[in-house]
Amino acid sequence: MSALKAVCVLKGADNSVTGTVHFSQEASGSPVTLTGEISGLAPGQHGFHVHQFGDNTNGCISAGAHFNPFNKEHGAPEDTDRHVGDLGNVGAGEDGIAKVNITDKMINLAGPQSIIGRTMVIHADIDDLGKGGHELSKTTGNAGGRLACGVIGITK
Ligand SMILES: [Cu+2]
Ligand SMILES: [Zn+2]
Repeated sequence: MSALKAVCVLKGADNSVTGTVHFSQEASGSPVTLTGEISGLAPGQHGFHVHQFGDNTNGCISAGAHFNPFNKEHGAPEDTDRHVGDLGNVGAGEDGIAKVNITDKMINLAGPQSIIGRTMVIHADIDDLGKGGHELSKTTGNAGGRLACGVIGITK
């Protein structure tokens, strides 16, 4: 069987932040590799998550909360107690470009907990990975506003 593949084109409300992320997985249950680039960012770390809904009706806010089918608290990608959608942070350089290079063991491109049809969001601020002590740490990582987003779709 060939690998499962998906793609997400991220756009913000004013088009200043844009990006493309490619997803690849050998088979459902094996690790998913994300590669790509997001540009137009402030230098530094930005929270990066799969959100619940593939709905961008009113912009990125319509995507709802972090994808969390197992009712866990927000956490770091390496935590077992985390939302499925918690992919941590991506770092932008002085040029405002973040290179995405993530391998994750919890997200899936097939099966009942597939992320296909859900939304990727890049945030204004750093995700504290649940450890910041802020009232939002255990739900959103206090990662701030939604700069850009896109629905994850099937590709060849
Ligand atoms: Cu998010
Ligand atoms: Zn989360």
